[in-house]
Amino acid sequence: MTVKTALITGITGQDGSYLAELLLGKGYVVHGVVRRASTFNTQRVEHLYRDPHDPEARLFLHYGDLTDGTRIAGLLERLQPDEVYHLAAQSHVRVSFDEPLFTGDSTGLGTTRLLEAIRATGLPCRFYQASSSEMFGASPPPQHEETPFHPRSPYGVAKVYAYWATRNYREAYGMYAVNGILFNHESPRRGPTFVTRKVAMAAARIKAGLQDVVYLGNLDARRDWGYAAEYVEGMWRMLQQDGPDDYVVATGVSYSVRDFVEHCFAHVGLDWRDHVLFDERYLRPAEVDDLVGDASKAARVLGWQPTVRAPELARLMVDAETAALTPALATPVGMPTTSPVSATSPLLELA
Ligand code: NAP
Ligand code: F7E
Repeated sequence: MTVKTALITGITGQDGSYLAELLLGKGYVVHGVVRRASTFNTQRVEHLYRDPHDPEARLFLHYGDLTDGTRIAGLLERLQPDEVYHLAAQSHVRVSFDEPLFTGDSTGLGTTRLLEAIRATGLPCRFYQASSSEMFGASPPPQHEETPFHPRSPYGVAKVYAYWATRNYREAYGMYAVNGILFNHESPRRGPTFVTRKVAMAAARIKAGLQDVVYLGNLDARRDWGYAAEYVEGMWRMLQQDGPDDYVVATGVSYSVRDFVEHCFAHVGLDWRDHVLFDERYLRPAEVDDLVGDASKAARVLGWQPTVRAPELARLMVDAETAALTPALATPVGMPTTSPVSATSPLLELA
């Protein structure tokens, strides 16, 4: 049987790590693009990595940045992947208001750089674009593949551009290029400044006596939160069809941020109202109020269905934080903790 090769941009992110796990489990050779940083940013895939000199190694990492189209084209030409999963992006909505131009360049134009490199090299590969429910923005729920886009942030605007670039390359050049329109999906590997992970960390740390309060912004926003480990299966299925198409991936149920907070704190026996304070720095200039995805097309065509919904997600995320804290409490000061980002890092206050 021929071994398939996949290229994942954003392999160091939440989804990239779960997707790499999934593809390696299916026998793929996986190449991941990693951007250079002054500190290591590969914690999420270290458990999958083997020395490249090992003949059994099937995961390979390469430096590259979405803003550098020449490098992306060179990698594609050299690696000749069968499938490209384009997950890399400046993915934080709040930060996109601070850095709208960088977000447009990486999250928006970055997609065109990849598509154009595939077209120019004539590579017959399949292409997955990580589109987002943020594109729907102010369009009322439930949202599905035909719902009009009304983005509410520079991030959402950049994702709409990338969505249409993907469709345009499909229609203009006959490429197998798909948009997975994924609603919020979370996990213990979620970045610590997204609200679910921030709250799960806080609940575990407050329970352990390591902090007293957590500052949050808008508690009224409603999101359709699913489990990232299940959502990457949807991505893979989209590239295994007879032809390219676009699909919504969601649970079909929304909860407010307040609901999610309540589930996390109740799980450790605390009343959230004793520990949550408001800070306006976490508000956005424009908010997305209510997202509820209709994933019936993904169920019908891909046979994809979620099993984990927000209350269970909250519990599994708090449990993971609690487990990670136990050895951390015994770790000598200055030694690395088991958490990918130190819970006291000043970076947590930036978004
Ligand atoms: P994430 O954890 O923030 O990961 C983003 C990845 O992109 C990281 O590997 C990051 O590298 C990389 N990256 C950022 N800027 C880059 C650049 N200029 N060049 C190269 N790599 C760059 O995001 P995620 O939650 O896994 O989401 C994956 C994709 O799905 C993103 O495109 C996101 O916008 C989209 N999406 C996410 C959700 C969700 O709920 N999670 C929903 C819909 C769509 P570093 O590790 O070095 O930062
Ligand atoms: O915010 C509210 C905030 O940053 C969720 C990305 O993966 O999903 C994600 O974008 C809600 C918002 O995710 C805080 O105002 C309250 O209403 O966790 P979030 P997001 O903006 O929905 C979409 C689908 C993506 O594509 C994105 O890449 O929570 N909120 N207080 C807060 N949010 C944060 N971050 N921090 C707070 O303190």
